Amino acid sequence: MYLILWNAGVLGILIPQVLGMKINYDGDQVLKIIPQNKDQVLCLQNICSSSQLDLWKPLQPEDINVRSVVHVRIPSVALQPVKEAMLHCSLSFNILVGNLSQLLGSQEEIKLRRRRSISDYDYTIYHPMEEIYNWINVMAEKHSDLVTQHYLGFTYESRPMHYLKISKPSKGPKKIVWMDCGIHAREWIAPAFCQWFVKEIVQNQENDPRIQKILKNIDLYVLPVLNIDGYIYTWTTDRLWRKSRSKHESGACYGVDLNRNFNVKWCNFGSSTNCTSNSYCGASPESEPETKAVVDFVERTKSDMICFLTIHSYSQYILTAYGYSKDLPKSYNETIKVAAMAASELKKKHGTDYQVGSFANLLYEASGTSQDWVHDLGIDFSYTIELRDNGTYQFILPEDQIQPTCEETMAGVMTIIEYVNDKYFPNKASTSCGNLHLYALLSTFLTIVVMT
Ligand code: 0X9
Ligand code: ZN
Ligand code: ZN
Repeated sequence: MYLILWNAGVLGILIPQVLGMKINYDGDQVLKIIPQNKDQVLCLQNICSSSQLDLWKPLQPEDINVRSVVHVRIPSVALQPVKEAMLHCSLSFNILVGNLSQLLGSQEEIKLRRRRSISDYDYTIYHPMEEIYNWINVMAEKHSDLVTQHYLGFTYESRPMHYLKISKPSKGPKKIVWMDCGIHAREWIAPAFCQWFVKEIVQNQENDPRIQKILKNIDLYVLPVLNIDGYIYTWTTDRLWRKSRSKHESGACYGVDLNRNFNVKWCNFGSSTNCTSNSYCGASPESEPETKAVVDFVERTKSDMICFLTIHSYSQYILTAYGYSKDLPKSYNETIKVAAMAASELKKKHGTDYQVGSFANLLYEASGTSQDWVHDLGIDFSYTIELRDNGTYQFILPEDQIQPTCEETMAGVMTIIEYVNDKYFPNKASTSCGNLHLYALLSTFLTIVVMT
């Protein structure tokens, strides 16, 4: 017994499994429901709130609407009564996941098999936090000419948050593009993308003229995992955890939805004052150290920041301000045009369809999000990107989709970054601009020739 525990301690992540503490979701199902009328909406809202079901889409029962898709996890013990209750109001449903523990279990097997066989850093598997910490170190050491590691702040459980700065030396003043991943713990594909992004930039900067053009003007700041405590918790204890891990009401509940904790229409629509809720906004704006760390950084750099990207899953959306209101900001026409360009470049890779729009208009209202807070600071190009998929695997996106997801997301993200680069550094834009000048000169010359 002693030996097993000691081993488990060394391996860290194995402790809960050894002691049987990991939530296994045995027999739980994920259902898809599309209520067809107001009565069915009310009925479904009742079922969800009275049986405290785990809503995945939308997050709160009040955001369920006629003819919009609902995804909900039903614990095995509640399956029978919930399905009966739905039949009573003639709600039909599809079973998206028949047995959640099987789906989760099959992925753990793959993980163990793959990890043993590959010694190099593998960007096509999900990595536990200690491997990501190590990867951050290695990137900064191996590519010290281009990549540096910086401290952003501490998490609630006192873990350091590090971001990577990708920067080429330059004489002129530079702008900043920020990208964070993993503000929601269970959205594992997000941190995988941040790592992929850094790898791609580092690998291709020597040959890719677009990357070279961008790096002349812009420093890229990447925070691979924002909600580190939550991310670790999804590996050790509860794969479907969303929030941070701060303690509330003397241990009655844990965690704040960090994407509801920013100081913008804080705790209005789409967030909850109840600390057991998955959209709990916290005791006060910026109450969480993770939020504060991001806020302090953005406050410090806002005069140079021209683009803020925050990566989530799932649903395949590129979202712009606002989440807190259905009103559209002045910048909307331009930011949505760029989002549409990005979605179309993204689709060219693997045919994946993305929707673009303001979140409040596309789905439900959400207040206190980082995207809106940053936007209202004056950084127009502030986007929330919701990666794959569209409901087949939800948060449990299989590892064989990491590569295609990252490839297409890279195309979308680079489109946005290139656009802001060309907008803020117009005279340094590509050579096609030079051709344009030549063309203009030529046509003036021709006009003169014709006139004389
Ligand atoms: O609800 C959220 O925080 C995000 N969706 S998720 O399913 N990943 O949790 C979306 C936030 C969108 N926010 C704004 N448009 N402001
Ligand atoms: Zn290098
Ligand atoms: Zn999210």
